[in-house]
Amino acid sequence: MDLKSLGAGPEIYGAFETYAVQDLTLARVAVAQRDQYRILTEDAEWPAEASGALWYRTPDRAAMPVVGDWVAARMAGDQAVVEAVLPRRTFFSRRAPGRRDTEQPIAANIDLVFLVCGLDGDFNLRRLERYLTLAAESGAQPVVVLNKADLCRDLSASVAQTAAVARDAPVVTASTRAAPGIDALTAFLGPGRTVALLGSSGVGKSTLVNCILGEERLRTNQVRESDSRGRHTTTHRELVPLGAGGALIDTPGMRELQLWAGQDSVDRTFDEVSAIALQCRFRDCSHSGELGCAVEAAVLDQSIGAERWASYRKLAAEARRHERLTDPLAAQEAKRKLKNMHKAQKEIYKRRK
Ligand SMILES: Nc1nc2c(ncn2[C@@H]2O[C@H](COP(=O)(O)OP(=O)(O)OP(=O)(O)O)[C@@H](O)[C@H]2O)c(=O)[nH]1
Ligand SMILES: [Mg+2]
Ligand SMILES: [Zn+2]
Repeated sequence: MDLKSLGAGPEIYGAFETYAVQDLTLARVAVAQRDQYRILTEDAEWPAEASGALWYRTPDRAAMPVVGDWVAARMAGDQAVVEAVLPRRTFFSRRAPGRRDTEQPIAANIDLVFLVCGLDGDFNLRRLERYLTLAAESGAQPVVVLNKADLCRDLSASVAQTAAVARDAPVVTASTRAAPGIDALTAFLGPGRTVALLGSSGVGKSTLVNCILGEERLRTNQVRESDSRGRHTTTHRELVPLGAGGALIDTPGMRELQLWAGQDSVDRTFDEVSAIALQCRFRDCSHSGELGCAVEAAVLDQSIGAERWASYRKLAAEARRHERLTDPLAAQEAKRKLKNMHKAQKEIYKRRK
């Protein structure tokens, strides 16, 4: 495997130097399933496990190897032992499903994410806003892919609707069966570049990967006829190197997509709201009844749409909860500011009287 074409740049080789002198080998994680890995070295693909020392040194499960990670491995016969995970450039994760407050990593060191939507019965812009928020937090660039264009009667309307939500992110259409094909996607691929495909089950992620590869490498399955939902065919994440350089990461469709992201990422996703928020009287306005709130005025005169606003509030509440959990100090500071602001507000009311 040509690691450079897989994305190993100067910063990876730089970070690897201390391990090279320990006779370790640079590798990239292609599959991380439970505690078993498959890693790609310059020569081959190897089964691998984490060393006891790595387990011991790593307090946080999210810091253990995940698909896309660059690692330093000790080669022992036909098995490899991962000794260290190199610093991650980008990191896409979500809150683990269920009630646990833990981070669930999805993929590391990805340059782009294809947020794949199916233009059949399973099209949902509110879900896209969640994906965009997680992408903003990850550091990877989002590209919205409207797949199954062959099933869509009014493609330009769907593109326009999606573009209103995608904001700065490119929106492209694709079909693995008919026009417009997948050229719009391949334009984003190239040597050194890693692209993860994310989206609900059945939108066609694995089919797109097969189509780009030009071979039936990954398993795919028909969607349920009644509601176009997928059957959760892909069960693990996998990095697939591309012949022309670069790599794709296929992922299983996610049922739940809770935020593991802060307010900044919500603000970037809803940039029309954050632009107006600059005109609120208080810099830390929470847009919930404060005096001189420009956002609430914009909601009233409908320059911020009702659905966007409801969605913003929901995600902002989740982001606040996330910040409380992951950074209690910052949360305390935010609370203190809010208190000061309410105090200032009272003063203004008093003076008015
Ligand atoms: N009509 C149409 N069907 C498509 C297109 N792309 C994929 N499909 C079909 O959609 C179904 C689901 O595709 P998959 O690739 O298995 O979906 P997935 O996103 O990988 O689903 P999970 O692995 O469950 O997350 C398959 O029957 C595909 O043939 C397309 O462009 N047009
Ligand atoms: Mg799949
Ligand atoms: Zn406000």
